[in-house]
Amino acid sequence: MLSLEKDIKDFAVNAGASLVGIAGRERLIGPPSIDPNYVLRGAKSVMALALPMNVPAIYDFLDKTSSGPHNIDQARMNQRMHRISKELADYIVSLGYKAVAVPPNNTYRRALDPFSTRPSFSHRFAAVLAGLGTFGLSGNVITKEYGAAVYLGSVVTNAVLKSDPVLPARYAMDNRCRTCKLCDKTCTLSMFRDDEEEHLLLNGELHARGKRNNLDFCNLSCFGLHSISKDKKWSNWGRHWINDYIDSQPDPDKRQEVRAVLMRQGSMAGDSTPRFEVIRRIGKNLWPRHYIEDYLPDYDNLSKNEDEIFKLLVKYEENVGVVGLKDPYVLTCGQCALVCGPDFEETKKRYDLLTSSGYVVPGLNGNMVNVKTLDEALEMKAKYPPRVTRQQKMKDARDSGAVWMKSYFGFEPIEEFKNWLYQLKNKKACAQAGLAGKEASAPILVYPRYLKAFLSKPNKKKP
Ligand code: B12
Repeated sequence: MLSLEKDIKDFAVNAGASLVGIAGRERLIGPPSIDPNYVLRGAKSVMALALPMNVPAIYDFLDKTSSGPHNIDQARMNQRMHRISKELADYIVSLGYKAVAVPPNNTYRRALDPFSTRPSFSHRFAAVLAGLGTFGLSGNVITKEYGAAVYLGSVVTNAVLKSDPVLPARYAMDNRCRTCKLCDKTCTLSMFRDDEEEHLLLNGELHARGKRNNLDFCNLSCFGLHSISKDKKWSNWGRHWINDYIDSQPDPDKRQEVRAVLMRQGSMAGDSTPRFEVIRRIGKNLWPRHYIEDYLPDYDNLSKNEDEIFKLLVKYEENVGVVGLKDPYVLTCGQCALVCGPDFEETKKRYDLLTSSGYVVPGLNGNMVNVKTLDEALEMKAKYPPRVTRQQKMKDARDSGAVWMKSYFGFEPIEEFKNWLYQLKNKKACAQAGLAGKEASAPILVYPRYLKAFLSKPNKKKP
């Protein structure tokens, strides 16, 4: 007889999912963002899904041929994942249960610190508990099949489903990360450490990942605000370099200062609000097929002509309601996941593409140009500085503040309390395992002085 689990999994695979796993209610014990009740009251199980990122598009992104194909892949595949999740949820509903598709991204909860970006439901935690993979050094979930270069999704349901086997908690850390560590070298700001671990208690087991230095480092690099590598030998696709951080890395413990730099640098860019809006709209909303999925070609059918790619990006962004973005290439970073392939050989290949292909910097008309030496890159940056007027900066800062405060500022006391309890449990479990002080640290709720620092410390240093 066909089991419910098999039936649902077959549906997901036929709908297009590459990896599918189930985590039953007994497994879903951990930080608040693994609680499926937050998105569906009475939920008992989660289906975790994964789709691979397009590998040739990753090569083009890393070796600085073009960031267009990967930008297109992200837009298409976030939508594809959302659609598969929605179809799967509808199917489970048709069987007489309740089910909800969790959007792939940007469903942040409200918090006193609106930049905490805690998701309504964590796809990573679900993927680990459903046996799709385990945490790697970068904190990304590493699958055996595709490494970390995957899009994750989840469907929560009140159907009682039998869990799939999980991998040993340290599977990726012990078998891959310990001897690889290349993801750490691809981060322009050392978001995580390669020599120290932190642990998360999930379903009674401690799961290790690289200790996080400061999540705002990730926000700075991921939003294209600091794009030159620590050794100054290459850059990613971001347009901006923080002069103070080129020769020496910031102190991760000076959180207020780092936050101030993030806010200042974000507003100096002049287009942070519409850029984030594009990312948010493709991550959170499911659009009609012809807006993105059917409109944007897959890699094999995509023109190599950059003008064509540019036009496609502008048009799909218009389709989702974001107009007038001069630079429609919104994704500039993510190397920690992109380099991580199914094995070390592939990861090293991708890492070499990234590190041997020099810099991309804005040139004439703002188009990104690939140059080979640091001197050339600095020369270009001096010759073609960003042309952002004071009014544009002020408007962007105002708009950005409004979006973040309106959408993500707030206080959810029950969830904060659950987190407090979870942190105590995690701490205790670490202490019992001889890992005292090695727990994943609780997020700092609010940075009360960051506004003051933002107003008082301009980034004056010249490169
Ligand atoms: C916020 C977010 C970001 C932020 C912050 C990144 C980060 N490291 O957290 C930014 C924009 C910088 C970002 C960057 C990237 N992201 Co991202 N992002 C997310 C998102 C929405 C949530 C991530 C998350 O779990 N954050 C925070 C918490 C929950 O996790 P935590 O810190 O481990 O939890 C601790 C505390 O916060 C606390 N806690 C947990 N839950 C809760 C809840 C409450 C209420 C409280 C008070 C506390 C609390 O307990 C823990 C222990 O202390 C997910 C989508 C999703 N819905 O899951 C995608 C996601 C994680 N991102 C993804 C990817 C691919 C990326 C990038 C590679 C960029 C890219 N090209 O897409 C980089 C990778 C950076 C990295 N090394 O992590 C993928 C991951 C794929 C994978 N293989 O793991 C996801 C799953 C999107 C997707 N659908 O595929 N991301």
